[in-house]
Amino acid sequence: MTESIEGAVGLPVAAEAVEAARTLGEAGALARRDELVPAIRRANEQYYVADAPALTDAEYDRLMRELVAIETAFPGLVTADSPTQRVGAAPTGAFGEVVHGRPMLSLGNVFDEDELRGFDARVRRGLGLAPAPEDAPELRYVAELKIDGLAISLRYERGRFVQGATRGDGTTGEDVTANLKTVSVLPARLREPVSVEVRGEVYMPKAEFARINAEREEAGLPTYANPRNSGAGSLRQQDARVTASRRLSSWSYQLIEDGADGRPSVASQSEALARLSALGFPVNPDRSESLDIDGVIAFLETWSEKRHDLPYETDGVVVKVDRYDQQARLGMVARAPRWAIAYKFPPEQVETVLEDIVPYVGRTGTLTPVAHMRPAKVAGSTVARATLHNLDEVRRKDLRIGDWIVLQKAGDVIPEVVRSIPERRTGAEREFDMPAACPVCGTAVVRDEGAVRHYCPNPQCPARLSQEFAHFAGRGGMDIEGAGWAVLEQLLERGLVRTRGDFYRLSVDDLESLDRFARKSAENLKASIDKSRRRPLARVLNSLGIPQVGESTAIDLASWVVSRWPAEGIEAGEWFGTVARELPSVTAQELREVPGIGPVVAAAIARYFAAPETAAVLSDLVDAGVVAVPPAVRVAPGNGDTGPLAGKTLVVTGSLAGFDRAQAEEAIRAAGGKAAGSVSRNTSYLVAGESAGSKLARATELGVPVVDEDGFRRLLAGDEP
Ligand code: 3BA
Repeated sequence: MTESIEGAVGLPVAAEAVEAARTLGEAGALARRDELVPAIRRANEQYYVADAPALTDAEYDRLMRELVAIETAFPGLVTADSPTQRVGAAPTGAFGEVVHGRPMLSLGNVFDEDELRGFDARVRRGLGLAPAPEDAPELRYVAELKIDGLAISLRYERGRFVQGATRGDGTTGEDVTANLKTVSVLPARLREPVSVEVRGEVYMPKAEFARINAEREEAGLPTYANPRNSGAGSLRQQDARVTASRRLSSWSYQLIEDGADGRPSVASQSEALARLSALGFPVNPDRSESLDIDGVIAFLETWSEKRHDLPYETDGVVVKVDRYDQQARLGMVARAPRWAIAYKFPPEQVETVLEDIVPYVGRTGTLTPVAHMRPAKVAGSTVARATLHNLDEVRRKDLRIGDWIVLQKAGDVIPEVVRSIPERRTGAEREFDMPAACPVCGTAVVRDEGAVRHYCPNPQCPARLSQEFAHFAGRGGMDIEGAGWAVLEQLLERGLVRTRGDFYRLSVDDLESLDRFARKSAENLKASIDKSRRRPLARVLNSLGIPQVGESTAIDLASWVVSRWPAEGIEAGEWFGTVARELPSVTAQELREVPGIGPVVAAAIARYFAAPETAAVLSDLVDAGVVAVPPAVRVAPGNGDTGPLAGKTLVVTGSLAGFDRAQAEEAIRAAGGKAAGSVSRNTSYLVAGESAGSKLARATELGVPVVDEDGFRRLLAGDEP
């Protein structure tokens, strides 16, 4: 076992590492320090500011440990601004600052069982306990899964949520109250009117990460490296509606209650977790209490495999001394408690054979090289395909067909080829090149000057059309239920659908002519097509597949459109007709008014709208009777008796994608309606989002009309739900 000593800067460091640093000599140590410091600083900035870390946790930790060793061996080399003296980078200034009442600490890391036993030994020594007795009732640990999310702090006053902040540099975080209100699992009110501060982790579920990345990749936006970055990016949005459209979740793990109320009500971490749960906070049930160090090790062994089945990402286990009195005796070193440690799971990488590289044609014509591999089990599932993004990436990673390669999953979800293993080459491997002609339609492939992407320029390429139309009809777009791949392919092949508008011109007879379609199924599909004719403008815009525009930009764009071409007093269909006629002449300059849209995206959108094909697409949709419902406009609040919801009382329940509770209620009031908290006979509508519960049951019982989010938007816009 490596012996840990307390380093010069208070962080634990292996005695051997300090020895190794000494052998460098002062000059050598100085030179090495000057390499390490900028590398760590860069990684810090990227981790906290750009939400895109360049180093893995283990690499980061290795550099940090080496620096601590050098500074311990040569204390004269420690500078006040060394990365060992602080945690993380400063906030970017985009949000208000929150100074934490008590600093938010950081956790030391261990990477294997030996290091974990070293932690146990330090704890025992610190408490004056015997090394490792058979039964150790005097020292108990709590083991929690380490959520790979974003640490946050939540303040409640008399049971009400008043402020939420990110951890930031531990001393000062960012005020993200509005964004945290959209995290539906976090209580707005507690079950008791207490004043407490609660800390925990906000995270993005794996499925949501995969959904958002698929959407971003399609829209030509940079993808997030993992759910942590994607969660951080979502929480640090200027517009809370964007945060709301990303379904974030949270686990709470720390209770601080020595505010105005006096003494803490609990004496241990295990009691704190139970209390948090009783107050209404989400507390991860996958934890274990009352463990000795062997029990902790058994816990990590269990979860090192099982974690892949969880809906969220966990990158390790946090081990905490249970009793508060013992925690207090152990105290802290630098900014980390001596009574807690994070064990990090080893990264899961496997080796397999790259059998082929195959170019696929995507919705925008981009040719994406895809790795076809010998199926390999990694991070809980079998993987045979992985995107290689573009030719530059294939070259950068030096991948050849036939190579042995290292495979891992980014964010535990997306398969990723890390690198080739050149040592295992036999000479039979082949270089990959992009084809000169589109593999689907044969058109000459283009690569623009200075760009990385190769693409098929033929807008009629069947590969492009089928994916464009699938996106149009898909869940983020017009959401035509029942129009899956099999149906779509037939519609295109038979020439029944040549334009997007053609979907809306299909007759029941047309649909009945499809393979495996009976009268009834044809009627059902026809009904779902008709139902999809009215969609919120943001959805309609998203369905078009505008380059650089994903779901959240589409929401921003829709709000801008309605402010530019007001919808009041105009029937929605007529309004969309006007918008469709006007959009082709918007300039990049005008689009810069849209909050959150930068020059590159503005130019891409303007270019898209200016194209003659776009004007044709829009007028075709209008002609086919598609109606884009304008987003709710904010009229002066408090006018009470005018507006589309005048005289109506609405109750909101469950979670909505585009509004948090407060926003939904504000929208109701802005539209002249009354927002109530409980369902009665006087309720005009119940707006039921996802996981609606007892209010939905009550409304059904009383015969109160129930509307979903789309219906709600229509009501706000003055239409029938
Ligand atoms: N427990 C992260 N810190 C954690 C309260 C201490 C702590 C964490 C933890 C310091 C997780 C450092 C940031 C911080 C609140 C400071 C956890 C997790 N406990 N389960 C011991 O799941 N990621 N992170 N958070 N204070």
